[in-house]
Amino acid sequence: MQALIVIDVQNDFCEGGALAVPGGAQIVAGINRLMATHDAVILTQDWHPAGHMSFAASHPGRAPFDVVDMPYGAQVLWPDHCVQGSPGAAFHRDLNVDAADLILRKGYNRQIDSYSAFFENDRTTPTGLAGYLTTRGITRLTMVGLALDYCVQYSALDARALGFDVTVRADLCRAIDLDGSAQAAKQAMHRAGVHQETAHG
Ligand code: VGL
Ligand code: ZN
Repeated sequence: MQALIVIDVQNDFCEGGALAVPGGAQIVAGINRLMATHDAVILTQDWHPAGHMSFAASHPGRAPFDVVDMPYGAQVLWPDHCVQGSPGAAFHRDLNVDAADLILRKGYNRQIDSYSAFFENDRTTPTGLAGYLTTRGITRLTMVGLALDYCVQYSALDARALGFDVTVRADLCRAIDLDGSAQAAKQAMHRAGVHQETAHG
């Protein structure tokens, strides 16, 4: 069983959004096409309460993209984004949401960010996705979406650590790319045994 995991294809990560990833909307059509070739389709949705601790506005004197120490380690501060129920948190209007078996929300704990679809940024609090996949007999994952260097990377590395076979379709991802983070993410995924395909072949 092979699942397609579509990471955070939401308005705030697309052009015009609060944390727009360059080229974000370009990947939607290709992702929709890929859904038909997988046994299961899972969408993740970044889903923060107002005043989330990953927001720079929650830290007086700090600006977006500053890095602060949180109890669980270093945390990049972001502009307010993907606030629960807001238009920015909605999926891109062209994404085929109807094809999803599961929509997994993450980042809903005010004190902890969650880049990965499997564990929050404390690296220990599970989202439940591993159990869902395992109980459905899913062993192989294809990952696409936003952003390559944050939520896609963290999800892919956790999936490898959990024993899944993981392919990231880099052509159907886009990166935020802070200080070379896109290249670093590709190298880290390579080292972890994540297959990275640039086109379907
Ligand atoms: C993401 C930063 C903050 C992502 C989510 O989806 O990659 N990045 N929240
Ligand atoms: Zn977020």
